[in-house]
Amino acid sequence: MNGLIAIKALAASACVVLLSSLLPHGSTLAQTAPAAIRSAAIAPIPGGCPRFAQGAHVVTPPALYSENGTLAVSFSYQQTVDDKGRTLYCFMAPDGMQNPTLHVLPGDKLTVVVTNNTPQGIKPMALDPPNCGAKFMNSTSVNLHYHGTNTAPVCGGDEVIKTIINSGETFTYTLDFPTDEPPGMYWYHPHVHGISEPVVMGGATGALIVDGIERFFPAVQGLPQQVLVLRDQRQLNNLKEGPGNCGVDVPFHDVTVNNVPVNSYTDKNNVFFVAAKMQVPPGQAQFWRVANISADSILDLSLVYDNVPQTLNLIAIDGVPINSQDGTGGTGQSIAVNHFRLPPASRVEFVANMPGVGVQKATLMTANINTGADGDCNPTRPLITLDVGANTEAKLASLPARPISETAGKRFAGLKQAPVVAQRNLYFSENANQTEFYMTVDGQVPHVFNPDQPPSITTTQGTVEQWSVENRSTENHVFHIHQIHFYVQGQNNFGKEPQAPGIVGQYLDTIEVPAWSGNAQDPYPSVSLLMDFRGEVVGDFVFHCHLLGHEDLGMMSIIRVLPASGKVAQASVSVAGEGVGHHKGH
Ligand SMILES: [Cu+2]
Repeated sequence: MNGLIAIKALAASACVVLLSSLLPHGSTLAQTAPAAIRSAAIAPIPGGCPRFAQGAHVVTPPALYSENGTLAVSFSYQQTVDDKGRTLYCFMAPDGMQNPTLHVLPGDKLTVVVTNNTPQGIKPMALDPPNCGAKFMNSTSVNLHYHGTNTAPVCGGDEVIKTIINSGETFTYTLDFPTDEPPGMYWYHPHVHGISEPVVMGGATGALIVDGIERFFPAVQGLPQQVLVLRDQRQLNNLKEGPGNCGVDVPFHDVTVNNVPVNSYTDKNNVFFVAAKMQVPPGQAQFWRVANISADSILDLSLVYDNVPQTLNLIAIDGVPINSQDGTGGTGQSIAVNHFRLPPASRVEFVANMPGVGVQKATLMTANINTGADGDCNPTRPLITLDVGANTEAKLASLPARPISETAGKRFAGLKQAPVVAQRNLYFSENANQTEFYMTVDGQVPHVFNPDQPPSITTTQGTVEQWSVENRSTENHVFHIHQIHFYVQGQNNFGKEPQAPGIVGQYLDTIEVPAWSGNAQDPYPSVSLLMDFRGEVVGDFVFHCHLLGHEDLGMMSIIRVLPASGKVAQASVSVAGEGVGHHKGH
């Protein structure tokens, strides 16, 4: 379980941060001036963060495409309050687009200018230098993480440990996508420790797509492209949540589909849900690109037509095309599954056939997750009701061809053959009353995250490591590491829990580790992963639980990747807008 007590946690951790500033330790962040606040402020957009009504038809999010190697975006980060008193957050572009899908190509430059137009925050906490942006964080600070991208963790790039943009401040991100970035679906979201959960639930998130996936799967070119972003939010009706393995019961959070809420209700005997709607041409093959960008909701998706789960032909997981990294230069081979487990922050892309005219009932479902004795209720519930109509209301755009080079998209090629230079065991655990959550390297003392702490792992660029990530608590956790992907070797000691289909042998950035039974004779469930530090990434970045309530309560840690050449890490650091030290891929 976890509560929406992030602000409390922020306040409680303040003294920890200040005390820790007395401890000597290094950092690879910029020692020079923090990323410049040089761009003009982006004005707030009136009527920002709009939401659809319950039961509405799903509309594809607005999209922006790079041209000539560049995509430049301006964001007003702002908030509003809905009629149920929930605070909504969003990134609004000056033309009124909310959380647009950002399309780039491998090798492109993405520039994001963001102004924090939320109210002045409370509970300021100083951060140790080197800083990036503001020198203190508070309850309305923001920054941006470009989840899954293999970009650099530098100030003005994909750095989240020290990057702080406070109310009234403007910050410029300049991200250089490696030329070997796999084409697929990624996403962006704020990543200020202690307040990630409320702003992600509030909706300040969007999809980021590296185009060119048709190079690995020519069959998807020209297919109708269905971009679905699944978020969660505080329940409409504040019902009492069901237990950790709840079947059909009241969820921890309601889910939304492209900002159409799927609300939970109860009557005398039942829990029921009002799904979003989608009209589809009968029998049409569609390319679905689905991101679970919720804060805490684990999903298990299936397309069910008249009680029969349909075949989903997996094209990509976490932005990496299926079977695309084997180095043969051939095209990927899809994997057929009939459901797919999608923990928060994960993405899945698949081709599926829409229901034929004879189908009575067609639904995108999520199935109950057994999250363990202390876990959240993630019930079986419908997300989208598909209506077969010859005349679809809004015709889906087809996947456009965006050619990428023969070498693009092979960032992780050869990983499973590479020599392993280190083996590490990590584990998730919690304190007894679940107020502190830990992400620990075995042998070290469990502690909650604070942004001024030294790294718990130091490794060297160019290496491959084998990590086992265990769950020693009685609820599920979701492992994510920034900047790189890992090769999934195995899912171990899951007991009666089914293994997630389709992921062993693939390259993920986010993976679920189910709850431990709590019985001393049972081994801890774990996943075994090959960690790929062979790329351009050096510096400090984080690994953590992507159930954001857990991350906000401490379940995060820092890794430092030293440059292979032995030159000092600072050499790789750059300041936004100066174009120094940005690394291109191979
Ligand atoms: Cu967790």
